[in-house]
Amino acid sequence: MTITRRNLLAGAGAGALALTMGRAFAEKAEFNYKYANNLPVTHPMNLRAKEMVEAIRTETKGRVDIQIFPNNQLGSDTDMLSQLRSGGIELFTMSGLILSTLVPAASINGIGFAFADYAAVWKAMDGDLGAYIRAQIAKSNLIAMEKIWDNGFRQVTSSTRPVTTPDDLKGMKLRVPTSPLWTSMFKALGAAPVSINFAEVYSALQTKVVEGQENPLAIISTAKLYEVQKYCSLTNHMWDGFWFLANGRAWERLPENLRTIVARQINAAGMNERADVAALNATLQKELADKGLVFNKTRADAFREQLRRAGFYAEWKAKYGDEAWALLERSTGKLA
Ligand code: X2X
Repeated sequence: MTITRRNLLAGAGAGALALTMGRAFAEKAEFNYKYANNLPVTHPMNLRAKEMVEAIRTETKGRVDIQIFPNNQLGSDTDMLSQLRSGGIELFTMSGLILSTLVPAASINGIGFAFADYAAVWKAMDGDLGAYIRAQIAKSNLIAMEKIWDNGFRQVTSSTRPVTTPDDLKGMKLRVPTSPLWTSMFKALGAAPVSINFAEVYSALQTKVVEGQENPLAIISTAKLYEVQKYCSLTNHMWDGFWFLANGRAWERLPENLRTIVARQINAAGMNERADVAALNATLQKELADKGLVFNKTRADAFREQLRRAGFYAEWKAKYGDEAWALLERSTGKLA
């Protein structure tokens, strides 16, 4: 491109416009932060985030203004994580399992068939295991708020066949999020996992690029995956949550009194979101069955045994190390 007087002027004009807009925002609030996520606007995460943003605006008397970008509007999880790290966005909720591409310890709560129920999950994640993971996250200059938000226990859906035993997974083309733990686990179970960002899941299922996927009921419902899937097998194969992350520099920029307010409101919204997801868990199976999804139960023992035989637990215990593994087993009982 040759530099002419004309495009030089156009460039200067655009710069001036950006500056003016920046000032206009700055007059409204001292801190304009962007919060991005990968979930539909109807998911409790976004409903509670909306309330949270209003509560923060009110409590900080307009000094902190957060704009929500739901539903992968700013790109895939992979894209949003790099924007968070560079400061292009200040806040982001991400599954610890995907965050593990940056912070390996962050996937540990996703170990297959580890948690028996929510009581065991919150004991670990609001306790020592969560604190350990947040400390690892902090080393990457990201701040994880204290209360992890619930994604849920994940269930396998498919357009081809129900999964009742590990044998039914053999060779199944299954979408998994981009994370070594997911790939490793479904390979150990004999499936053929394909890593795809959530933004592309609906169309990948619709066009039959993959047969199935796995997600909690709240996502199967709000992302309308039931429209392109036939079976839902209640495997409860792992528990997954969303860390509410802040860019470290953006977080430090907030004066301490504002930081306290923002953290308290985010954690409070997270607790409400957990309750919403729990309530949905209780009603969604019937609702989704009415929409045509065919449900079946499974026995965790058979799947756990298959993972054990494949060396899955031993391999991941060695990766996480004894300290992290011991913290996990404090809430799950002996795994390996
Ligand atoms: O990508 C998924 O499946 C999702 C939405 O559950 C996560 O963010 C891990």
